[in-house]
Amino acid sequence: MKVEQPTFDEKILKLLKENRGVYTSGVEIGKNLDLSRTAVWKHMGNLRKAGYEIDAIPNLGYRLLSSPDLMTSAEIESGLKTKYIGKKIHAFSLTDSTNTKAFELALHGAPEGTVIVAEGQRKGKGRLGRKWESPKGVNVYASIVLRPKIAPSSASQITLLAAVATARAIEKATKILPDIKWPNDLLIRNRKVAGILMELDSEADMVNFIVLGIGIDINMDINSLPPDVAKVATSIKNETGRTIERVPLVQELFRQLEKWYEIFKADGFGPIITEWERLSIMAGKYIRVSFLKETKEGVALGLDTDGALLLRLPTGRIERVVAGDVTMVR
Ligand code: BT5
Repeated sequence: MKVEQPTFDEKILKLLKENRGVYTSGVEIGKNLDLSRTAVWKHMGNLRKAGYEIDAIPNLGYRLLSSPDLMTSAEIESGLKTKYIGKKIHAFSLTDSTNTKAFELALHGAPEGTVIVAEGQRKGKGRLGRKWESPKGVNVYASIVLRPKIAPSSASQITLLAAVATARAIEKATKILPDIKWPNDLLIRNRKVAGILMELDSEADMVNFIVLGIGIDINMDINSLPPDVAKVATSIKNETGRTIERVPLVQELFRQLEKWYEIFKADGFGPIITEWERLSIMAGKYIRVSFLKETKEGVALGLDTDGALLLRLPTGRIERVVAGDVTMVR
């Protein structure tokens, strides 16, 4: 599979970022990248057009003053505080689905922690063939390749882990702590602000890899959505009235994911359950769970040790639910 190489614009940007605060001469940049001074000057023009503020002083060189909030690998890598999640980032301006791309890369051996991000998706996916609205330039669409040594039956635990990490990342970056709804929703005032789509490739008893897809609605205008989605969705901007920078949020997302994934690998699923229950709004609520053609109602009690939802049916019987969509009844 073809993976895009960094362009000269990206290479120059990386150099400017490494030398933040000081001037780097055009000659030096040219030597480094085997480009003429005129070519360097042309690429600086491209970067300025993309929104970078670059100071240029004759005989001194170029200096980066500010960066736009773009989901490029250079922007995300700069200042990213992780050991492996996001160490390899493939960034697209528009793609079908970051999950589909990540899956292809993982099949070709992409290492754990490889990330795909996009400014927009043409075919953003939800669960069960549903659509994820993915307007360009306003939200986060990210997919992460993980290779945990677990059985396929435990893979849904990674979805719950991701919900915890995403909620904590949103809290850190925006000061709003979303509620978690089983299995894969993050809500603010009962409206969906983020969703998770976990896909896996496995043998009968061992996971080969997991693609963890996370969509977070950040600066999206709710009125731009189809009416049926606008009814159930929100964005951070819709809640706060403020435009939020996406790059620091996605960096925090990768940091939280790595933190909780490390905890999961070292201590198992127990600590994730504890944190999940702290963040979830469900315990004690009367809910309806639908899966394919079946619907059940009852009181949500919490998580079972493996991540299944425990539901007390009106008959008093306690049932384990492993998949489905939850509606809060009261
Ligand atoms: C999800 O599915 O919530 C999983 C969403 C995962 C999206 C990420 S983005 C990066 C990666 N690449 C992908 O292609 N996907 C992942 P589900 O629980 O089935 O919810 C889907 C439902 O959420 C839809 O039927 C709509 O009602 C609603 N919805 C659609 N777009 C939305 C949006 N942008 N914000 C909030 N709700 C939305």
